[in-house]
Amino acid sequence: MAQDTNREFDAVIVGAGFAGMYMLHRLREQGLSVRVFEAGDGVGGTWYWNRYPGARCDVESLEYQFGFSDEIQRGWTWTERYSAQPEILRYQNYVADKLDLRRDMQFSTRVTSSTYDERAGLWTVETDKGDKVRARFCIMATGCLSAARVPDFNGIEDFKGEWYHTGDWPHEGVDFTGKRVAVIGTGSSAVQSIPLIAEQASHLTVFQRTANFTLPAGNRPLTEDEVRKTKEVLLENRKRARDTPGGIICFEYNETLAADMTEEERARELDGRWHMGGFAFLGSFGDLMATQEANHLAAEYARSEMRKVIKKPEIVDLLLPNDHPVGVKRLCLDTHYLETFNLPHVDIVDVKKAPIERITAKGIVAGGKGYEVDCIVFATGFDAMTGAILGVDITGKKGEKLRDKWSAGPRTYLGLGSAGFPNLFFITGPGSPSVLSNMIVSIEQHVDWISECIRRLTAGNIRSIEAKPDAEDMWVAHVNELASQTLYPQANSWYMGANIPGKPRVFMPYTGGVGVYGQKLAEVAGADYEGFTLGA
Ligand code: NA7
Repeated sequence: MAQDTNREFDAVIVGAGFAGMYMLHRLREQGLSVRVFEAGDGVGGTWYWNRYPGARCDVESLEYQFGFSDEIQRGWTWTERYSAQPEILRYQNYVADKLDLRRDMQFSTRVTSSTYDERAGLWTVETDKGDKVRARFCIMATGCLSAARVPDFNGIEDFKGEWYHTGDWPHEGVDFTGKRVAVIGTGSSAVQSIPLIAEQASHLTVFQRTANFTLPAGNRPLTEDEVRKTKEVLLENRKRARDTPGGIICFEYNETLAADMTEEERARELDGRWHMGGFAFLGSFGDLMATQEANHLAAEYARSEMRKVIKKPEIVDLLLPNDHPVGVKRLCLDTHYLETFNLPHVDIVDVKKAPIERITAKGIVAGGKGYEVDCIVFATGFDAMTGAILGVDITGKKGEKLRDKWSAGPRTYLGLGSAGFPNLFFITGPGSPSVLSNMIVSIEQHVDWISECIRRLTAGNIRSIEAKPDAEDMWVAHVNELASQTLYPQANSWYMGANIPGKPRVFMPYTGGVGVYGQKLAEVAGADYEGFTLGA
């Protein structure tokens, strides 16, 4: 039921994940009136929806938490090196309680449109519950991986069994005991869920289109000592994280080029970092993400380690990635993933060679062969980075639709705003480091910048801020130019929009790193929001 009609707020925030929660807190501190709309029935965003078995963050828990409040961080104790989804969601609810966030949030409400009224200088935001509110600022805290996507397989409606998407998992959980299960996809969500699904299923068939690099996660319980020590320095650590490329300080990047190292030095780096677990491996050489030669050394090492785990000779080649450089698709952290394929009741089907043709009442047909199953798990990913933003019908000045403006790929200035759409902000939008970084560090970086911007606008009686077209053109070109100096564009990844048929192939995140990006943000703000037009 609509709770708000014709009310006016200073700001509307779309989404109550980490970004929406912190944004609300910051704006309320300024005494602004704010309404958050959230489609789920609680806070959490990504961690609200992704409840599949094994869902876990791939950034270490001691770094994947808010860093703006000593009281909040001291009041919470993480239990594992990589937190599981239920623990992260409990943490988010703890923060929502502490800051009393829910009183300004309206749950189970999806924003359908947001339209700028040029004369009034206000956004009109409408929801699927019939709300129609107005606000000076509209802030999209919609997340980069929140528009879950089931591919358009023929016959899906005929399937008589149960099917699920990892990104929209039933809250009550799913019992696969004794069931014949199909998992489609082998990205992070599949890599995490497959070992646990296999523990219950009578038979598991995995449909793989692209083999991924998987690296042992090395998850473990945290010791009391390391938790206590981290609490002492967390806020300091967080400041340091903002100066790093990835917003992470648990490892450092080796800046030496592979060619400048001896074979022994390279082997030591690769081996040490591989066994550290996590993303440290990608920091083995300074040019690992920039040159084929350096990357190949790391990829060969990774394949040789992965090969050791796989015991069925007939599937080794299928499970080893060989069509893209390592790291250009998100590296998957592995806890018994490859080992699972050694089990007698687990099979893998190569759908690159034999694509899925259709889904039938009884299962899946691929390459002319039928696979009868009781359940299908779509671990097929998201319409990443732009899907949730463009899921809202956004209309800016002169009736221009953001969907039309971005039809050939997203266009932003700094990933924060888009020309023609005044007072509309994106938190971790395309064109910012976002998914190539520790998301919470990037969220805090953006929220702090946006809230300071709004504070200065309000104090100066300035009604609007809007990206200038030429600044935006320059930024889009800069983001593309930086990406082209890396190997990232070489894979069919969701970073490129390549997983969605028809989506423009544009590398969306900013590859220059959180630290360099932060300096740019500070320069822009320090120069009276250079590249933006401020309206009186
Ligand atoms: P991903 O990483 O996008 O993985 C989706 C998987 O589904 C991937 O293996 C895809 O193969 C596969 N896929 C997608 N469409 C199809 C069709 N039509 N047929 C067969 N296979 C298909 O999503 P995740 O949820 O695993 O992870 C998303 C991020 O969350 C992750 O990177 C972390 O940051 C956390 P493809 O590789 O496209 O050939």
